[in-house]
Amino acid sequence: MTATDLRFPADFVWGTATASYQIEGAVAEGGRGPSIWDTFAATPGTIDDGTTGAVACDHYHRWEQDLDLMQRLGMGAYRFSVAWPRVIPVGTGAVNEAGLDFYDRLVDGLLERGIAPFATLYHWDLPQPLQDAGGWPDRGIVDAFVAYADAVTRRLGDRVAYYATMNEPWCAAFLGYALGEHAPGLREPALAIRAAHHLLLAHGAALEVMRANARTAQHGIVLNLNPAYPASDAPEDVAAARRFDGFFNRWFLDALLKGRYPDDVWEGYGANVPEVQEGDLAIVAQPLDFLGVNYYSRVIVTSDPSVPWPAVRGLPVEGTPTEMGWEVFPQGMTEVLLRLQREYAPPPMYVTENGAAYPDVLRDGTVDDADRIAYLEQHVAAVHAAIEAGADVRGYFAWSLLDNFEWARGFAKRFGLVYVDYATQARIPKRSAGWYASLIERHRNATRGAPA
Ligand code: IFM
Repeated sequence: MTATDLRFPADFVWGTATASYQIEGAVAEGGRGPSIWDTFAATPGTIDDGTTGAVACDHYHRWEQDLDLMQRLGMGAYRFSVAWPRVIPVGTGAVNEAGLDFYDRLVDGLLERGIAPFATLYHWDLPQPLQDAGGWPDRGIVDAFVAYADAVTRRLGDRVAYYATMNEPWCAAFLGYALGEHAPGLREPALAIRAAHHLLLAHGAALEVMRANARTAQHGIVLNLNPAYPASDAPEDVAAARRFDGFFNRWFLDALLKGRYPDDVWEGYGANVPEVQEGDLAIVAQPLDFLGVNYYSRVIVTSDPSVPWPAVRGLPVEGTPTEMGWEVFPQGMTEVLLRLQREYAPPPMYVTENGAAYPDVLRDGTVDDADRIAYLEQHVAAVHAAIEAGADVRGYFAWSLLDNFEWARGFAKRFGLVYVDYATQARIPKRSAGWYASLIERHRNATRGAPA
């Protein structure tokens, strides 16, 4: 049986995902202010191919064509993110109505085409002036985020059925403030841990105003979860995997779904623990309507006391990796979803990102991306297995609709179902786009009772 033959619940949502800085371009149009990614990408040596998101897929000007494409592919939903510097150009203060107009049109365009909008408020493009004032490590950012969330949800309201506050807070905090790989490019673990706390606090603090502005919408957050496996049965490796899990997964999950930070991680951080004020964790752990799960791969770790806590080192991946160097490990998807169901009693879950970069070649007007189809097929089947075993998963979003700006990897890594020729901005659906469209179509027919 292939993924195309599997039966999913009748109202299961099928879509694709993107993010503002990765596709929009038009960084100086419509009153948009500068973001930390404009600054970071313009700094020599930060992006593998020396590119920036200044033009990207030019989606800001081509959004109607992109929506038409989604409609032709039969997408039921579209997960996009709103650029904070378009809405509040200097991060705080005056709202830029022209910025909101763009998302207003986008949302109406989706609804006209029968595609459900899933909006993410923060997918890493922080207004630069907020970083100049301290960024996520500074507690003052929480109020700024609440005001921004208020502006967006006030305008878009219930036309957006699903709002996520943050995308992948682990990345925003640790890639940005500890590992120097993402904007703002700092290497200060203590700042990253503070950033992680404030990202969660801002999420929780914004929910009240979001619910007031969009009463019938569902409100949640999106986490990237990375299961950690020990390199051996040796107790040191088993403990290393547990530490990595705490650092990457449980810090966020326990705070959001249990209202506390895990003791082992707290101890591991030692003097770097963030200031947590009374009541903070009750704010962080506000009830969620849904949990977004981004899953790509797993890590295999061994203990390495020579590096800072969590004192682990990743091992080379098994099998042929994707072009990002990530192992193809679909069982991890099933395990993550079932673990969440078992240990966290989560709200309904959506796989909000899953996909793979491969070295696509455009030949005779098409891209024959059999490796991507195989990846998606195995992961869709892994989601199905999790549902069969009791996980409450309501939807799946392929990353990504379009090839786009893959952060520090630039444009060299292509994740899209649709190939983008950056010289002409032509959109060319890859074979995987056709595969995904027929999966959706068969599912739709099957759940309507027509022959599958
Ligand atoms: O491109 C990113 C996306 O912005 C966040 N999740 C992972 C994707 C692939 O690296």
